[in-house]
Amino acid sequence: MKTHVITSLYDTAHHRKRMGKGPERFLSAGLVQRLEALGQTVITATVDPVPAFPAEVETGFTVMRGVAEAVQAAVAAGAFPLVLAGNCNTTVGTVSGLGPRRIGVVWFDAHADFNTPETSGTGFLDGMGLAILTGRCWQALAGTIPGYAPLSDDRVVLAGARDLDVLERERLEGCAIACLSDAALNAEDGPERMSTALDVLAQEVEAVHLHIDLDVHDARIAPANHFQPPGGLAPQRLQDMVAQVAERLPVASAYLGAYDPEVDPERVTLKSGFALIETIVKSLDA
Ligand SMILES: [Mn+2]
Repeated sequence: MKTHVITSLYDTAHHRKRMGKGPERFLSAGLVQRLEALGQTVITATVDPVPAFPAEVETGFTVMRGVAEAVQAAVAAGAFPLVLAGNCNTTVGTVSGLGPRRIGVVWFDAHADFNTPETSGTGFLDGMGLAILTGRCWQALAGTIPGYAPLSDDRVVLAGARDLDVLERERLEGCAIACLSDAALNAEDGPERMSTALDVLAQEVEAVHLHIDLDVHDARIAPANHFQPPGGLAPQRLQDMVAQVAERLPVASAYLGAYDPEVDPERVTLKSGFALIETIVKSLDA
């Protein structure tokens, strides 16, 4: 099996700052060697543009286009696309690059990333990734991403979200996206709830993109970034949930990101990330 490790070192138009440092931490800690030990042939590619005058929205969409092209190249080579990036909105590029398959997304994240410019209180583009993916905003720019088509809500499971803006929550509750909160996933019947959501998803899709914002972890155990709210999943619980997804549906691609190594000096979250990647990659052979 082949894996293409696709990296973007941007966080909000800033190169190699904050969460933009995460992908290189995974690489310097031996990601390629670990993948090779699992029998993978690995190619790494970075997609970052170097704009003369960085602006957040423009840079964000340039990165999404670059990720889409890199994912298309991986798919054409028969390789598994593993995207490591500073920003969650790269998933719009990843799913676009997978081509016209019936793809679903299981989106693990402390946040819903479901704001639009009309609901956002901060204007933070990376809080809008799921809204862009499902066709709710930035449609002219989204249309410049190779392969982009809005994903229908019933192809999305949002898992672990616990920090939502008021309008964002209202819109989420009024749509068909399946939501499993961190409390739901941590409950005794968490696996059954996930199983039910995956059964519904499996009626609509043939494979999934696994989106893992590492801030879905419990910050007290596994710190990931400065935006991580209280609550969340212990590393083992998250790993069990990801394994459950990978057992139920083929994994077409995966994203791990929004990881700022500076908040994780003990490297607990890094280790959890490696365990998640290994779980995903092992499922590819099954
Ligand atoms: Mn996110």
